[in-house]
Amino acid sequence: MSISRILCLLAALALPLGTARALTWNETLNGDLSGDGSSPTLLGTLDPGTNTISGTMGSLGGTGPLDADIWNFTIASGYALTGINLTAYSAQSGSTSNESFMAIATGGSINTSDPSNHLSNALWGYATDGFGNTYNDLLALLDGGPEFGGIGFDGPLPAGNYTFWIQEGADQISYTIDFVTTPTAPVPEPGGALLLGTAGLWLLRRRRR
Ligand SMILES: [Ca+2]
Ligand SMILES: [Ca+2]
Repeated sequence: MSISRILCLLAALALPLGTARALTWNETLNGDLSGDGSSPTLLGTLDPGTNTISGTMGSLGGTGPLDADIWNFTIASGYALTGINLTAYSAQSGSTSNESFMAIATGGSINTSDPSNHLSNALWGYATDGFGNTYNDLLALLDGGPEFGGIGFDGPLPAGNYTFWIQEGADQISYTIDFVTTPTAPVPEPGGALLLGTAGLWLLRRRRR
C-alpha cells in the first residue's frame, strides 16, 4: 500500500471522528460585526466547547465614529452557555482602566436604546474583576447584573437564541471573547478515537514490513 493511499485512508477514518470544529469570528478575516441591534451578525449555532470572537470596537482615537459589535448565536438543545470569557482586552489609548458596555438579550435582536428587555447588561474591561492569569469572567458580571435595567438571569444560559452587544464610547478596544458551551448531560465515551488509534497502528505496522 502506497504512503498516499495510507494517508487517504487515515484521513477518511479521521473525518467523522475528528475533534469538534471550533466556531470563530475574527473581524480581520471575517469583517466588522454588525452595529445594528435589529440586524446582528448571525454566527449560527455555537460549537461544543470554545467559540472565539475577536475584533475591535469603540471609537478610533476617542473621537471617530462609534463602532458597536453585535452578534446573534444559538445554543443547541442539550447544551448550555457556561462561560463568556474575556481572554484579551486592550485600549488604543493604552489605558488599563477602561470600562466598556455589554448586554445580552434573548431572540434575534437587541434594543440599543432601551435596556428593559435585556436579559442583562454590565460594564466590563481589563480591570473590572481583576484580569488574572486566565480570563475575565463576563458571564459572572452579566449574572450579577443587570446594571442598567433589564430582566436578570441565573447562569448558565440554557439552549436558545441570543443576541450579544458590546460597545465602548471613548476609546478603541481590541478584544477576544470565548463563548463556552457545555453538554447539560454526560456525553458517552467516544469509541472512535480508539478505533482510529488501532487502525493507525495497524497501517504503521504494515508500512514497516
Ligand atoms: Ca468591530
Ligand atoms: Ca461593528
